[in-house]
Amino acid sequence: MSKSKDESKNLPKKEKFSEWYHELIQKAEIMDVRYPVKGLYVWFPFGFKIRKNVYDILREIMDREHDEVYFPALIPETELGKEGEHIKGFEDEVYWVTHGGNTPLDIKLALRPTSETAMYPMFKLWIRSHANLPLKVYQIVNTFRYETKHTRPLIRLREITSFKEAHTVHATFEEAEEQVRKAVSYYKEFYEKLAIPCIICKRPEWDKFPGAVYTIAFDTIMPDGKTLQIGTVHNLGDNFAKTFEITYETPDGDHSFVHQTCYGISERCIAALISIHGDDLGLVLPFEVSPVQIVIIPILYKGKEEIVLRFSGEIYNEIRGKYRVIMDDSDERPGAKYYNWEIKGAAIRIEVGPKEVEENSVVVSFRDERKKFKVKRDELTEKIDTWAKEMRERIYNKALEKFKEKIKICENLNEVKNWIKEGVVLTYMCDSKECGSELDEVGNVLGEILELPIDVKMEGKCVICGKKGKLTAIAKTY
Ligand code: 5CA
Repeated sequence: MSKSKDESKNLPKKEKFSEWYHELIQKAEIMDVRYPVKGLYVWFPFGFKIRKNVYDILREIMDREHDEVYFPALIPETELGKEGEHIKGFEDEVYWVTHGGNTPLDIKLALRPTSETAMYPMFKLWIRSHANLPLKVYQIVNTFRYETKHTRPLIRLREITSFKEAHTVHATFEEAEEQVRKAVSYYKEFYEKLAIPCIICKRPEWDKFPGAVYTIAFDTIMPDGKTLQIGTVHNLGDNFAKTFEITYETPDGDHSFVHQTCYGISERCIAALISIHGDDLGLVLPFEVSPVQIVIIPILYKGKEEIVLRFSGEIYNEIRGKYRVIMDDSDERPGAKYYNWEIKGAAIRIEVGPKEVEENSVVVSFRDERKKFKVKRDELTEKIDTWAKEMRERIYNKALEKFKEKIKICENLNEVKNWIKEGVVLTYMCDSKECGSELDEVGNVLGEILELPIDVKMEGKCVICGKKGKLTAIAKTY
């Protein structure tokens, strides 16, 4: 599976983002795109390691207050169709199982596009009284959506392989609101760990999740200026509770409908990670999620092989219990090794040659900076955690700089129309439907901004009608 150095040299420049992304996904051995079904891709072992590291973070956050569950992948047509808005939103995207062998099924079964209608009939059985509330669960599963827009690995899939969906049930709307706030803070923390700057918006009415009261979305800005929605949090109110008759007995003996939320993240988080931090040489990953946190490269000269290998081996043994480290003592030339580990985003590179052995030191470089410097061997181990932290900060700051370059406040419609070709428009919009749809023709209205990693006035005059408006983002989207 390993590629020669000549192949990795051919990575297109990141300026040509779409080509770069497509090539990198394959050359860094993240996804194999040759699977013979459109919109379905194969995780390579290396890609799956990134997935594991990223999802370990997400899992740790979820496990703090959610229980992990597993619900079936097949949903009866009768359940999927119950909530009117929900089915309207998904009907064009559902894959149907119609036969068992050659026998037609009495009731068609949908491959879950998401799991509200798999879970909520069971929630009706689980929830009896206020003592059963709140209920907070999540699962990480595959879901299927027959997407008709251009499919892309990790970005727009027909089989989403890593769909983390959380579902919560509460006694009151206010409690559901509080959970929405918590979910937003969890996702913020997750994306901070990945060093990905996000726009947090409330989606306009016409773009909310089918069946939700409102939707809050996380979007990031890709290198080509288009945005990618990398997570959503929905307040479902009691819409689904009414459809699925999920009620609870209050302390006074009355029966009330529950209030629900759900929130999801898919492998798009990995698409964002790759796209935002990568460079012309390949992947750049925060230390915490890199499958190879440290690579040791012994530089072998004739006659000195043994001492260099012994010295490198000692370092390897010292750090391997604590970090994901590889000693690359393969027969390839150092140049070829550098290419290989650069494309794979190894965070820290340690080189050891005969001179280093003599001086009792090593040569260190970081994937994001690529400056080499010497460190005394005895000081190496204790420095790694600090380097990892500093590296994450550098990567975030660089991402934020690029984010700022691609986002602009626009004062009038002309500016909006011009900037939308370059990146994300920030402007002010009132809540009238007319102004909304006029702007939605220029680009996609992402919605009223709730949080942004840059300082901008939250209120101003609507760019269309001049009345009081709220800070709103508009973008071309993936
Ligand atoms: N049930 C809710 C919350 S779990 C739900 O399905 N929300 S969603 O439709 O917005 O999906 C959650 C997230 O999955 C989206 O924000 C988006 O980041 C990601 N996603 C949606 N469709 C796809 C797709 N076809 N390929 C990859 N990721 C997707």
